[in-house]
Amino acid sequence: MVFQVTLAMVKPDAIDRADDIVDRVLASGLAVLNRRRVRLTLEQSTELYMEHYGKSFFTELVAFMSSGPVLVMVLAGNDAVSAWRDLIGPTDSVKAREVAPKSIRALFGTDNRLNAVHGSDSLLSAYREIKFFFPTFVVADTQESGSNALS
Ligand code: YYY
Ligand code: MG
Repeated sequence: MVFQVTLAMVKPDAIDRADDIVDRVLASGLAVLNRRRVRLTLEQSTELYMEHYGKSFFTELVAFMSSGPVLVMVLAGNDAVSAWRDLIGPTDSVKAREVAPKSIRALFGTDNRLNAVHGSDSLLSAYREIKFFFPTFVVADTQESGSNALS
């Protein structure tokens, strides 16, 4: 087990259920270190999801992600990246209801796109996404850590 941070987001389709989702985060033992409610511009959604650029669902995904406010949170805890991914369940909420009925996407999402929440898929993604939303948040163990004031 290793202590990690990760980036969680309640997407526009579930923003009215954000309090219920945060309750589930806290009940799992993860801590919320920081949180922000923001509305992404189309440009920001495009930057955030650049890894999916060119895929069939990209245009609709980034339009959806900038269609209303989102709640972004820095979560921390043991194996936080996989712990949060386990809690949210598979990408498609329909599949989630079959294979992980208690997961957040099963309970709060609709389908493949309107799936209620986001979770970083790796520690490297987590650092990138945390920096995107919380530019002043300090993550000590990054590739840039060699260039701090003590080195
Ligand atoms: O990491 P995760 O969110 O579980 O899935 P990704 O494969 O990274 O896709 C990102 C995002 O894109 C997904 O949460 C919904 C949307 N999406 C879509 O609209 N249609 C698909 N066929 C696949 C993904
Ligand atoms: Mg992903």
